[in-house]
Amino acid sequence: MAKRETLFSGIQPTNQTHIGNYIGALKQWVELQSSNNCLFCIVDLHAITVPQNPEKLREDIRSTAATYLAVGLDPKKCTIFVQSDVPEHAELGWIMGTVARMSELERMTQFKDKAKKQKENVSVGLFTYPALMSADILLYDTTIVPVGEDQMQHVELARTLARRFNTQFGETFNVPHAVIQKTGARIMSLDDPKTKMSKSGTLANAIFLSDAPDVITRKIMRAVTDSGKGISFDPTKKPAISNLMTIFHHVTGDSMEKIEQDFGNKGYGDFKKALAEATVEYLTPIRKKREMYMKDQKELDRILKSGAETAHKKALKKIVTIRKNMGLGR
Ligand code: ATP
Ligand code: LTN
Repeated sequence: MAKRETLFSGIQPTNQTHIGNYIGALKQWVELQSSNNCLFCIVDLHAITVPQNPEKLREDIRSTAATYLAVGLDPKKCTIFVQSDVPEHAELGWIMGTVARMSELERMTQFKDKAKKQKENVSVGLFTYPALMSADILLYDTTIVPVGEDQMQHVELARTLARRFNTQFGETFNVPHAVIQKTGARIMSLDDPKTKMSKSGTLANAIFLSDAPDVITRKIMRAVTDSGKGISFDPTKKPAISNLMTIFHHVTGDSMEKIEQDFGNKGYGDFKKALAEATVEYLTPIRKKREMYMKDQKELDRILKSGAETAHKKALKKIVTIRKNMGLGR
């Protein structure tokens, strides 16, 4: 039997989750939850590194929790919780900020992208964000971090900080590994296949898990395509079609070869129609379940409270060791 790993991952409660978050992150989590010790977090302290409206943030936290459950995360198998319910994340985030170097954080592409997008009033928190993400991961002796490709650089930093801490203060942290999907680790925008599909992008860039069937169909039918003809998988020469094929692969289970065989001679329109149908069929039960959980706030609250208690117990034990090894406190 394969070794039981400890998994940690999270999604920011900023807007609705999209099919990129699903394929890159959530889908892996669901597959991994039965055979590993898993913690899945709603990282609200990360969300506030860019401006948030308190009412909307509260709603997005609940909505993200409902999405976790709707895609098939089972609170009997994994721990689902909100980051700010476990204060040790913030404490270790501070500590990791003292272990990380300015030059390391300056290299982070997510910071550079988001700072550029925001133009002015960029918060210090946006800059130190990767130190907090390292804390999230290291607090639970995590061995595996299932994420999309855009988070690889952050996980690499967590590895560096774990090693540096261990060298300086004695063996304290496990050095974790990122795992990403073989295909679909970076789903691209529907309206611009050169940029990553993102929660904070245009409405047309993403298929949100909350989108109604007609919205999904419209977005797919209007998605940008490549010049030329033919359905073939070639992310360099045909980035737009390859991206749509990747989504098709994930919602139908068909291999790229089968998709090429079935649609090779057909036009983009026919392929998009089939993709829209398959995506609607795949996402409809998820959307309905999400709506059901959103109506049952009591149950959501019970699950998040119980998740926070489980995570807090583990985090508290770990932080005591960390403080001791660093020489903090009395
Ligand atoms: P934002 O636009 O607010 O930064 P986001 O869409 O990048 O949001 P996150 O909350 O930052 O979403 O990411 C949650 C998880 O989804 C992470 O593991 C991330 O790597 C993954 N992910 C995000 N976008 C994609 C994508 N386009 N393709 C595959 N995985 C993705
Ligand atoms: N930085 C990630 C979200 C995130 C995360 C984590 C992912 C915060 N803490 C710990 C994995 C493990 C993002 O922007 N997607």
